[in-house]
Amino acid sequence: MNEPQAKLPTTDLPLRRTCATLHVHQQLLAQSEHYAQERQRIEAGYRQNVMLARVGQRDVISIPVVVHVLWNKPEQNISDEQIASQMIVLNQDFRKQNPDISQVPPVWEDTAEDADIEFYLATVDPEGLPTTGITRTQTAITAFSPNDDCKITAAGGIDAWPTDQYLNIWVCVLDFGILGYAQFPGGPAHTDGVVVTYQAFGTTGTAEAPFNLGRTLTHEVGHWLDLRHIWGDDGMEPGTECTGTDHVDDTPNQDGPNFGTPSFPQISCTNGPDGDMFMNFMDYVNDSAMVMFTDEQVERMHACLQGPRSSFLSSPSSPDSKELLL
Ligand SMILES: [Ca+2]
Ligand SMILES: [Ca+2]
Ligand SMILES: [Zn+2]
Repeated sequence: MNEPQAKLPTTDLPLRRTCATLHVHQQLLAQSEHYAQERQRIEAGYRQNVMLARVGQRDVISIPVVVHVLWNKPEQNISDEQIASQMIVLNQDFRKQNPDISQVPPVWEDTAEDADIEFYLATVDPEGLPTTGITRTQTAITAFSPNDDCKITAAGGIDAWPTDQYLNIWVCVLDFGILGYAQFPGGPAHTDGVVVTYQAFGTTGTAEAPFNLGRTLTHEVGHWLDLRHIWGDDGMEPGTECTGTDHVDDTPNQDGPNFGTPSFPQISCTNGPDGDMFMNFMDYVNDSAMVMFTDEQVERMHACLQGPRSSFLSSPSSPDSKELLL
């Protein structure tokens, strides 16, 4: 899914996971020298912050969320219940409370980590008024591409709430069979956030197998907190498949993405006997097959929260955390 614009538009759900985050990243790198410099500065900053996260005590961080529902046909105007089902999964996954964590092979049981990050639908809007944390907008656009039109009211989308105070999540019809995409830290503020297609959001309503367990959002929020794909996003040139990195040491070096529901082990890049950590949220497997973040992925996300996303450290108080997990 590196060149979505080269494919014919389709709103059919893909057979394999697709994520346009790297496409958006590469577009921004090509367009903006400032973004390229920001990415270098942010990456350098993690080395220090990761050390701090490792030695210091880590607080649970609560992040307010706004879900922007964009709909053209009424069935795309997903229900509050469907949004709630997604928030439960997101919180379970980031607190290592997901029941399917038991799928982690014994060799990585000690590596699987509680990310200590929670998410809640915002209760106060940018004007200081009470809110459900959900906006609903009818649009003339039948399907959005990953060009960020969904994030701009004048383009048929809906403008972001202040992206340094809210994690903005747009749920809409995505073209080209893309399940979702995120913007890494360091990009333009007005397009910061995550987009997920309405067929891969939550666990009920319009969610469709094999992407109906809410994992597309978990994967994309991982990107929003600066996690890279576990295989290192390499292999564009033949012979380079084992040269990339996700900047995380406790995820094994891995050739390319895994798809579907692999069986353990999947060996590549001489990473035997245990092979690829395909059950990681940052691979490309089906929802039912991705179940964990690693210790060092969590450290990287907290370094991100100490660095480019530090505005969320002072987020307003969240509801009782017990309610987040249900
Ligand atoms: Ca790695
Ligand atoms: Ca690789
Ligand atoms: Zn991705």
